[in-house]
Amino acid sequence: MEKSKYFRIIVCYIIILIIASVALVLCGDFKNDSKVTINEDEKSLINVGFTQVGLESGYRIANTASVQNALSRENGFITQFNNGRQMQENQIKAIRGYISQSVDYIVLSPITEDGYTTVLKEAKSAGIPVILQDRKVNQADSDLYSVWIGSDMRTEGEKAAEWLETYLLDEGRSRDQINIVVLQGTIGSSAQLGRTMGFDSVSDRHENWKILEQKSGDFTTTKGEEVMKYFINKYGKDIDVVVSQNDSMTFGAIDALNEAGYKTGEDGDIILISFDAVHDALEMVSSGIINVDVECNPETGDLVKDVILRMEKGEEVSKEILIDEMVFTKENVDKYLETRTY
Ligand code: GZL
Repeated sequence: MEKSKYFRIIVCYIIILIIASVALVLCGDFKNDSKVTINEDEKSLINVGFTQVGLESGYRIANTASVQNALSRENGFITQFNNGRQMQENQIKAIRGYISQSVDYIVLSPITEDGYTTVLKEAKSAGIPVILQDRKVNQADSDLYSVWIGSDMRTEGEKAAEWLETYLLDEGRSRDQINIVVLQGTIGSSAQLGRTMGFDSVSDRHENWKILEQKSGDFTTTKGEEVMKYFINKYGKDIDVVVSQNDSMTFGAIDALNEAGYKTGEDGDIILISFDAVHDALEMVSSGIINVDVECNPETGDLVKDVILRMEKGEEVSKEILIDEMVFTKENVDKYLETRTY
């Protein structure tokens, strides 16, 4: 067999090895569920099982870090983490695992409001308090969790629409026909439900506002771009306003709009409204690409920690704890940019 054939075989083996090792690393990365072993001297720590929505956005990464930093060993906790990968069955499986390990508390950010009743009843039967943070479950299940800590998503939606009301007034367009498309978040999540209800409740006051279509981009950049391309093909130049229910989808939408020759923001053809207010989006508010960004504050960790410590002492805690949030426009964003860490 001549040398070149040997060489080709060796190269193939090397390529296979590289692919296999990259895949191994990636799987290791995505499988970032942490399992902890509790040593004898750690029995005094508060044992928490934390199941998170996924890794879909800058908000989510910051929210995970906030909770994990607060529920640290230094603060008296031993915390297991589960990445739900935006699939409810993963979270339900993780919660059942925490129940079987008899953790002291379960912290849950539910992907959608429906579908957790049974597993929350199992946690209650096992005497394990559940603390919701960020998103909610159905009101009907409110007896199945101890506390909810998060944002008022309906108010976030109202804030976005009220900003649009003022903007159109200032621009002398309050009587114009205004065509709106909405990139929604994960359907059935309290973020999508709340922001939609809030925005629609204000929009309904304006007969000259027309919501052409609302479609889910599942809070991700990829799907946000996909949905924006669909809107551009279907409505094109008729679009006056894009409402995007999180910055990750907004980044995808901007790519699609720019690719199609549309400019967004203060000097653009399209008014762009976003939610979350992560650093990269705030930079776009400052540069005029995004008109307004309604904050969704991911820093719930210390509030979760304080609630657990108070429950440990048998103290009463409120059923709902709201986190403060702002609205960012070109007028106020710059002084917050330096301190935005996520
Ligand atoms: C809102 C949160 C949403 C964010 C998105 O509280 O649940 O989920 O707005 C994230 O970035 O995907």
